[in-house]
Amino acid sequence: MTTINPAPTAADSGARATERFAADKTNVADTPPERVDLLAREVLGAVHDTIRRHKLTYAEYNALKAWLIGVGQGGEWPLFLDVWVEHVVEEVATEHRHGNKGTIEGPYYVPGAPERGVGDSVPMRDNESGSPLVWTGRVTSTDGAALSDATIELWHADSDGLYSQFAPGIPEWNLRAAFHADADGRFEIHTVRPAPYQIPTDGACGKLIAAAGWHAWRPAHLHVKVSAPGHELLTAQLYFPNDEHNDDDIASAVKPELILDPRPGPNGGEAIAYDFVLDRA
Ligand code: MBD
Ligand code: FE
Repeated sequence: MTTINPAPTAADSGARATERFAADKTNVADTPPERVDLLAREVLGAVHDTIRRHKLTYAEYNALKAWLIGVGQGGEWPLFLDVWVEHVVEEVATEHRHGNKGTIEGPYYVPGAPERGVGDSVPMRDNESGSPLVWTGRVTSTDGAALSDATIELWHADSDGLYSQFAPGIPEWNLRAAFHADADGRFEIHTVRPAPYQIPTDGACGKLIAAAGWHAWRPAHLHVKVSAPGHELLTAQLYFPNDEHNDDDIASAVKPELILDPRPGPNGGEAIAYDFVLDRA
């Protein structure tokens, strides 16, 4: 692939992530007042403690205020929360599970991707760059039974680290699909290896990273949502061994159980084997 796509601006990808969140996730019941009171008081108390302990100055308070205003103006709340907060929410929400480990969803999932079957390729451009990946696996329940009606929704960045629908100039459903497993829970997915992902550096999140002397990288990853009737939805990401950011992911979302073991595959690419075990709902 020879076309060079411009990197998305923080504001463009942020606006799109905000729009997606509003469409998919704001239709929830009100949180009871006792719960809001408890949580809001504790969070504010933690902020007050930090101010006292470190004797925050007015200059620092105003820098914080300007930065928070910038997060909102740039549409970066979805990115900020998913990078620095979601991993703990996911940990708490899934601690009862006996099946597959999961991890955070992040800001770039889009429901309704094109459907595909066993042995199919994810939608991609002619000459999509990146090493070909052939992924075989099976979806079972925690009791070992094959899940005959399982679906693996897959989405990931391209070999430039860019996501369709969040970066300009990429076909709408590029590297996004919903794969149906067969009657025995087996699936085979053809795609290409994604590149590591750098969160936008030109917005408020990027400013925080620069001001704190951090880095903006996530290791290369494949996002999945695995579902089957009567089972809990599994949201996960799979990672590649030896990625330099597996140990210092800016989003703290890597778990050892989610690191793949690729082998040489067809067409100079890689073969990966990774199964999923779902908990009963
Ligand atoms: C991503 O691609 C991602 O997966 C997360 C969690 C945050 C920002 C960008
Ligand atoms: Fe991602």
